[in-house]
Amino acid sequence: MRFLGYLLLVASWTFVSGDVFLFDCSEDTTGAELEIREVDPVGTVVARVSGSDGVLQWSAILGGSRSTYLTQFFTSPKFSTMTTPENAAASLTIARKVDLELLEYEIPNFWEYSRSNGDLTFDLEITCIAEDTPRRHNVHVAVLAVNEFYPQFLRAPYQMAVSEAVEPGAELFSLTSLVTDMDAGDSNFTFAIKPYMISQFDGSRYVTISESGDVTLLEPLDFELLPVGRNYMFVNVTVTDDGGLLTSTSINLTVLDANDQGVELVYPGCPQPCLEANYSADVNVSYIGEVSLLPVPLTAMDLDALNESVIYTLDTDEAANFFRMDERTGRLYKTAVLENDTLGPRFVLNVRVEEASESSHFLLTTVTILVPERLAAASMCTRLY
Ligand SMILES: *[C@@H]1O[C@H](CO)[C@@H](O)[C@H](O)[C@H]1NC(C)=O
Ligand SMILES: *[C@@H]1O[C@H](CO)[C@@H](O)[C@H](O)[C@H]1NC(C)=O
Ligand SMILES: *[C@@H]1O[C@H](CO)[C@@H](O)[C@H](O)[C@H]1NC(C)=O
Ligand SMILES: *[C@@H]1O[C@H](CO)[C@@H](O)[C@H](O)[C@H]1NC(C)=O
Ligand SMILES: *[C@@H]1O[C@H](CO)[C@@H](O)[C@H](O)[C@H]1NC(C)=O
Ligand SMILES: *[C@@H]1O[C@H](CO)[C@@H](O)[C@H](O)[C@H]1NC(C)=O
Ligand SMILES: *[C@@H]1O[C@H](CO)[C@@H](O)[C@H](O)[C@H]1NC(C)=O
Ligand SMILES: [Ca+2]
Ligand SMILES: [Ca+2]
Ligand SMILES: [Ca+2]
Repeated sequence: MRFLGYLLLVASWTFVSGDVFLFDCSEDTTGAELEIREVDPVGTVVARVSGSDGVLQWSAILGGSRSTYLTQFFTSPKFSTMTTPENAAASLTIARKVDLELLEYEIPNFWEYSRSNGDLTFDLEITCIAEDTPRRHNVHVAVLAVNEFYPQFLRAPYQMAVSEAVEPGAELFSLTSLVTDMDAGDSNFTFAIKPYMISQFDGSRYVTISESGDVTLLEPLDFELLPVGRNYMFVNVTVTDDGGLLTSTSINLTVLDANDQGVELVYPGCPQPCLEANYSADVNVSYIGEVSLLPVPLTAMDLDALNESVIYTLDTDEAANFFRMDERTGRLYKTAVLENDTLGPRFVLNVRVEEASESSHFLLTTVTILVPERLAAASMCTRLY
């Protein structure tokens, strides 16, 4: 009580007791300041006036004009048991929760009276009567915003498809404009990437996120290293509002194949990727038609799952007069009788196996041709001489 008495001496018109403001109805006052929170419940006492006849009138002033709407958010309960007139006290209490999200919607030009963080300020003009004299108290009221709502990701969860050819450092996705918060006022959001709970699907190490929500590639992606048919992973992103409420969602990061691999041969016993192998075939001098290659027909495949088609070409000078290779299938044909040539009993056809794309991925292989008739002739000559 001595403490309160001291305060009364210093400022006879107003002092704080908890969140309640006390006024003495013996003179007019101005300059008092009062803070309430938008979540304060109905019945919360905001002001108590002593030394009055117990009847209060009040009016809310918003931007210099009376606001009937705001005035109705307060009430002054009637005392059923009035004591002596000297210590009779009247109170002003909250009649409706001063919910800022509601007011933002209901009060035209709300933002003219509000701070950017959502707080609303207005004035309360409280009139009490002491000894038949009306006394006026002007109180500046700040309704403090409370962080009631979690931030939300719009249209979540997300999906992004990224080519494995994209280089680290590239910006992939922006969440900046995809986050909202129902709390009145601006919210400052902070973004982060957290591990995804199913660790074999966790893509968090591949990306990074700026505080403002831009997702950037951190590590190169490799389509060929992902399990076949499961070329996606999940990135768990979180956003925190300035009141510390956190929401998370996921981004399905799908890795698209790019043409970063060449071709390989399909050849028995050749370690993968099979980039080198030799084929052979026997032909007779006058034979015309398809030549069967040993040990297997010449076939190559794109090492990318893109599976670009492959082009086969003979890369050989003189032999080109007698042989042709089907560009699409790799089949070899003998098209002319071996006449007037210098090829001999054994010669090599060079074959270029190339991806049918703009990349210049290719490999070279060989087909060794044996002409048994000439071999026989050669050995006969050897024997003759
Ligand atoms: C958001 O953050 C910026 C910079 O940190 C600050 O200037 C601004 O006041 C903050 N806004 C709110 C609503 O907290
Ligand atoms: C994402 O991260 C948050 C925060 O660490 C965690 O609470 C949540 O369970 C994670 N979500 C998934 C799907 O992993
Ligand atoms: C992730 O996205 C890819 C590509 O759209 C889709 O095939 C896959 O099913 C998605 N994964 C999940 C678990 O939704
Ligand atoms: C193919 O033949 C060349 C030349 O005779 C040889 O150097 C190479 O080792 C052979 N490659 C295979 C895979 O047999
Ligand atoms: C080559 O000719 C011989 C007979 O002269 C025949 O037996 C053999 O099948 C022929 N070989 C080929 C590959 O045409
Ligand atoms: C690639 O395409 C060819 C036909 O162009 C097909 O025969 C082959 O099976 C495909 N390979 C894969 C791995 O899809
Ligand atoms: C091979 O040479 C002979 C004699 O010069 C000629 O008559 C014949 O037409 C030639 N054959 C071919 C296929 O060029
Ligand atoms: Ca919020
Ligand atoms: Ca709020
Ligand atoms: Ca690839």
